Amino acid sequence: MNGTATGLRPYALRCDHRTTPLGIGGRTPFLSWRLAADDDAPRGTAPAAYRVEVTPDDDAHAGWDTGRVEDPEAIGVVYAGPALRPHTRYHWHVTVWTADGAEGRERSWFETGLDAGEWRASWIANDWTAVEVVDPPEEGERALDAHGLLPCPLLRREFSASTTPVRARLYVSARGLYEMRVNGRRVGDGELTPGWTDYRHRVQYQTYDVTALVRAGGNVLAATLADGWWSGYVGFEPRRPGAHYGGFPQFIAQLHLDYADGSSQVIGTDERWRTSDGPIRYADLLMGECHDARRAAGGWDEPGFDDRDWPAARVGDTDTATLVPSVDEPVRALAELSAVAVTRIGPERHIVDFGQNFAGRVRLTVRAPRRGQRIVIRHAETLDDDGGLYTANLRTAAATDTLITDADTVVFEPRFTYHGFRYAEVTGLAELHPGDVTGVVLHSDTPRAGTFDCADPAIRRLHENITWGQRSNFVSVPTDCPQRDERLGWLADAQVFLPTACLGADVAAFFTKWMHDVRDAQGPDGGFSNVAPRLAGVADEGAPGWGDAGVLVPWHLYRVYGDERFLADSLDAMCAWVDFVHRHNPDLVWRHKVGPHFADWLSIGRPTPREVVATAYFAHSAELTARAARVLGGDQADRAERYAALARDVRAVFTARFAGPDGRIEGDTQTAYLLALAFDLLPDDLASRAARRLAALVEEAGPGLTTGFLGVGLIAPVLDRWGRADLVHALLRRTHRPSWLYPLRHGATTIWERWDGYTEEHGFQAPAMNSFNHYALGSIGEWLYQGLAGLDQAPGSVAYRELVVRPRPFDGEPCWAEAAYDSARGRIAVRWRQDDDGFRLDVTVPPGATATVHVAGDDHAAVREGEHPAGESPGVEFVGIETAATGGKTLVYRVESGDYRFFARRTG
Ligand code: RAM
Repeated sequence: MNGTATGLRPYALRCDHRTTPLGIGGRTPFLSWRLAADDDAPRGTAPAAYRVEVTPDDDAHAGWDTGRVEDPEAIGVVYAGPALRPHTRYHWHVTVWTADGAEGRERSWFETGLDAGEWRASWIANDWTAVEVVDPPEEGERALDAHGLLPCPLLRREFSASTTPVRARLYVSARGLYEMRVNGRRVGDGELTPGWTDYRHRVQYQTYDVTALVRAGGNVLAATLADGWWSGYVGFEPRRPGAHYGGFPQFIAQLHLDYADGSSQVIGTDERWRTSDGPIRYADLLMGECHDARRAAGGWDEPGFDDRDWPAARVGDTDTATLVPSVDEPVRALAELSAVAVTRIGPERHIVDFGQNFAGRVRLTVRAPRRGQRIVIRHAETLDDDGGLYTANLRTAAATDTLITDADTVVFEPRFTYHGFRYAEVTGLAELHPGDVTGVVLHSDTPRAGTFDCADPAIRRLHENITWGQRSNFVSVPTDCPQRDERLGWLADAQVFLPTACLGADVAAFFTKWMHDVRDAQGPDGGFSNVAPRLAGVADEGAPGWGDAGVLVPWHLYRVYGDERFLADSLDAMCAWVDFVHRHNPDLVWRHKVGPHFADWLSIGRPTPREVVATAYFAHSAELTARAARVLGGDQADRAERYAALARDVRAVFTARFAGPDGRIEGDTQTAYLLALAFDLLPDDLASRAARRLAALVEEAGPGLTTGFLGVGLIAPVLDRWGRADLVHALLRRTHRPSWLYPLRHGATTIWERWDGYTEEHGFQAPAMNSFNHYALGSIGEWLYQGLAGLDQAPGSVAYRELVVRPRPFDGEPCWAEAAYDSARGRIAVRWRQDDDGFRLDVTVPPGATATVHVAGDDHAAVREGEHPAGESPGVEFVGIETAATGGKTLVYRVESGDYRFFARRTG
């Protein structure tokens, strides 16, 4: 059979985990696809072979053709053709065949960026000697006097194009932030570009297709710059601007024009650019932005503007060695929130409630302003008892935007700052209508991957809060929190939340970029840091569980996305980290080189002994490093053995040193057991005793939890694995403190940093560390999908090749849950419902995957699948009955790809 009928359709074609990226850097991109079955394809329709063909736009050069490759497991292929040429578009096709020859085909493209040696441009900047430092603060602005911030420079360069180009590409970056315009039109829709990296090692540049913007004759390139992470306030106890990277923003750009006659023209940043300060008097990520509309230079970004008074840009260095193409998608304005309430709290003072804590900014429309009217917007996550903003927990982040109006109606939205907030206070307007304000939600563009829902509205809201925590904190780097003077890429936070993050959104490109940051932050001695990008003075030496993210993150990304490059790119760094820990702790108990040793950060009650936490992570990192080397195989085989042996030895030491014959672990805390069990550190007999002790501790506590950042993500999977899903349900549905649902009683719309961020007895926790938007404790999100809904992959499976569908129904009638997930292989969906009639379970298994499906019940004869008794249904095989430790029984079936509808009638 030939053609496309009853076969498979490749879709979601990606290059390096991005859709049609412009300006990729690597010369061996990963080209991947997902599969969907045609509507009439029979169950079990699976891929047998694929072919990828890559052709350059310019047919003068050779392409690449894999030919037909018999590989039923493939979800992508690493390009291995002739060397890719720079700034060239490549079209690619993937064809997938089923075993009986049906064929599906889809196409996409990618484009390469500049070769490092092709940069002709110089870094340019404003002439800062001519610019005065910003005026002192006025009413409503907090702490601005100490800022020493400079106005945002404008840069422009006119040029002439002989005719309309057939192709125009603009390569742009900044040490700082930039917004680029061509002939008055904004270029791209990225925000806070070029994003945050350790600029000493790596500055990402973005590539734009500006063909439609460049015209024959006069044109202008125009940029606005801001301090951003480069020269603005960064981190806690923020140092004065310039403390980390540089003192003022700088800019680099190169425009490539190709004409129909084969000629081309290149325009880069140089002394021919002119500069001025503009209406943005300052812009800082933490402090806020001040826009003086009276200073707007109308038409400055269009051709013909008279810039004779503008001095020439100052030309800095020509060091382009740190410039690398972006590997992630930028931050974008991805949603808008309307005001749910506007309350007048004083003359010319209103509080706006957006109904949701988020990261972003306010867009404000001011009708009929007076010239020189000053409008100040302050931001906060919550209100104090008097209905005013509660800003103490922002620490030194002023989070204040100011607009000084001209005489025209103005729509104001700051460009180079963002805040973490739900409430905004607007001062300076006699009236404010809900329609005048919009909450603009900003985050790194990570397409949504999973959806989850269930019968319990509180758990549904918990899941929403987790999702908002992810959105608010994936802003160029995975940050701990978006509101206070911190916003750092803390490694443990990212590591514990990663499994949840991967279910919520497609974060493959986002974490590809962050793993560069993590490796850039690794010391020459092999030590990972606590935050990436690394910041001088911020607890450099990686603590146990923090530094280990450098190992755990790539391993998990590989398992989810099936791209071995996650491992290949990190293996040396992983080995160096494990060697570092080993070198300093030759007796295999990790006591030395523990950095600030945060242990099980923010746990409750008795702390977990530090050596227990550390040594558990040592064993786990050694084990995962061994597995990574084993996956890569070839000349990594020796490493695989070496680290596997080390992991065995550390496990043995852990058991000998910390575990008693009764399975008790030193410290006897929930997290001590969780680490030992999650990381498989104990021999089987001790493990089952330890699991019983863990369950007892959870029961004694209420049932309740005492876990901090490191333990919290493990408690549900571990209890469940040891047959105690009942306890997970109890923890999950508990509403008093500490619990996941407790914050909902206080109106939480995001995950709090602490279990007791606000209490009835004491009010707010100490403001020095009390974020209401920290995702770490939201790592329960993983279990909502994998446990409650029952959508998971088997322990050894990669990229969801072998699914395990095992819902964990809770008590209560009716009860149901559902989850869907766009996996690297295709769409997976699970939906179950338990009521008086019985148990229903709908499952979608993507092409090329198989699933083990658990149907609640113990009577195979009472189960139907679709129209048939389950035993006679095509593609369904009965495996047997499984009994959980707590006695619950499930009927186990194996199924191939396709849609299934199981129904187990209630018997007895
Ligand atoms: C806090 C951060 C972060 C945590 C570290 C140890 O300041 O917010 O969440 O990882 O400390």
